[in-house]
Amino acid sequence: MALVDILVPDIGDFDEVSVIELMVKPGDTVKAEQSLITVESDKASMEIPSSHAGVVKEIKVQLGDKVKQGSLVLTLESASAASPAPVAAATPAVAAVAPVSAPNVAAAPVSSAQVAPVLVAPAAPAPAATAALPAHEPTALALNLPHASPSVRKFARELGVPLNEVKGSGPKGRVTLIDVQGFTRSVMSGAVQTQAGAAQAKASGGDGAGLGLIAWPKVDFAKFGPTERKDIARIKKISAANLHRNWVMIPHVTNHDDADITDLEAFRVATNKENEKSGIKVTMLAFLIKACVAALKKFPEFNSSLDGDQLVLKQYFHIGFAADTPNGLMVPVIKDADKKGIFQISQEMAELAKKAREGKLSPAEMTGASFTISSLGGIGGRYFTPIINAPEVAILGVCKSQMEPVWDGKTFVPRLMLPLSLSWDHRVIDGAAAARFNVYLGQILADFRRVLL
Ligand code: CAO
Repeated sequence: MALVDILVPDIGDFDEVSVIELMVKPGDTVKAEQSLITVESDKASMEIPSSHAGVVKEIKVQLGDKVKQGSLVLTLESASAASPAPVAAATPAVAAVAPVSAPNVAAAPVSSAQVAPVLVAPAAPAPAATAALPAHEPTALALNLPHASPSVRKFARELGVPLNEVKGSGPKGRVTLIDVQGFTRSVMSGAVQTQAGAAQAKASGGDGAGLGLIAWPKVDFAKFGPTERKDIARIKKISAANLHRNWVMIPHVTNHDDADITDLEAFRVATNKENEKSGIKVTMLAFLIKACVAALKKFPEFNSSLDGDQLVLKQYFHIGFAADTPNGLMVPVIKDADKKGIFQISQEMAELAKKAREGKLSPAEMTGASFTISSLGGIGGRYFTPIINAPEVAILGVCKSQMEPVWDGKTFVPRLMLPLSLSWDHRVIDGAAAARFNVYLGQILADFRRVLL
């Protein structure tokens, strides 16, 4: 047995290349010509083979190191030190990644957000130039290394795909670029989990690991008393995913205020009495929609969406309203609320709320909102913190109005006060603007003639 230095052979035109993969570790038994490390230039990647058979003693390079012809890769304890395998000094195998193929991406049966990582994927395996280094047949079983070309390894590394978890469809189970693409799609669509992802999810009870939080408490509830398990309704699952994303991604702030709606409520009741025969019941929410339209016109950034570095200011006023249904929360939208009167809005709202409860809303009736109102007024409560309905930037929460003693400067008078809770996206809106929006909204609700000013 003798110690042998394994050096980088002739790598052709490249002066220096980076070490991007260590394929063996100390103690591993390697065969002559087995790949030891992968190196990469800005144009190609290639595997450096061993000139001898033996046992790896010490690895002399680290990931990211720059190496060139003659650099020491590792030391090997070898019985055949005197007769090294003939390592061909030659040009490296070129492993350029093929260009992006949009049609290929469009064919993926997942959402646009899900295919994002696939956008960099080539449509088909890149034709690798003939390898001039010794022909390499990876010893996948012996070293648990996947059987794949340098270009596939490079591609998988760029996507963070654990290659040893990808099932190869090529000859002798070789992993192809298409296999890596397919694996990526499956992971993104949730059909497959990587081992690391599964371990993380297991450790965290399925939540919080990605945020670096401590694990979700795992409790055997049955230890404390009888329990029952129920499947969560499909709509609830969809809205939960949206609410979770919006809560985590939007820096929410909520301003609470009260509006004096004593006169407005008297007007609403009188209007309903006068129009009893029409069959249309005017609700406070219809007035709130109109009042919000006026406030959105005065403070246009509340009627906007973020798009990268730009703010999209909408010139339409489509107001969503949260509706409580047996299947979960739905948000129908009153389109062009600025062009509609209180009767029309009340009638449309009643129809949309009915459809929502019957599960008959069309996608068109639930999309395009530029601002949302969530009213719990018919139920109760004082204030709450509504979650913004992305990509909108603000939402108004409304609770139950009640008579309160209000100081008029001389004495306390009974006034009907409506609690307002405005959540806003702090990336777009400042606290002062939010306070002004609420004050203005309160002023309009107290006296709608202000809209005319
Ligand atoms: N203060 C006091 N009373 C109010 C009120 C308020 N702010 N808002 C409504 N009311 C009263 C109404 O006047 C009505 O009283 P009458 O029956 O005596 O006339 C009663 O409460 C019921 O109103 P409503 O709820 O049927 O009508 P609405 O227009 O206020 O609301 C709708 C319609 C669809 C928004 C509502 O039915 C609903 O689903 N609300 C729940 C929304 C929700 O779940 N939000 C939470 C989202 S976050 O999870």
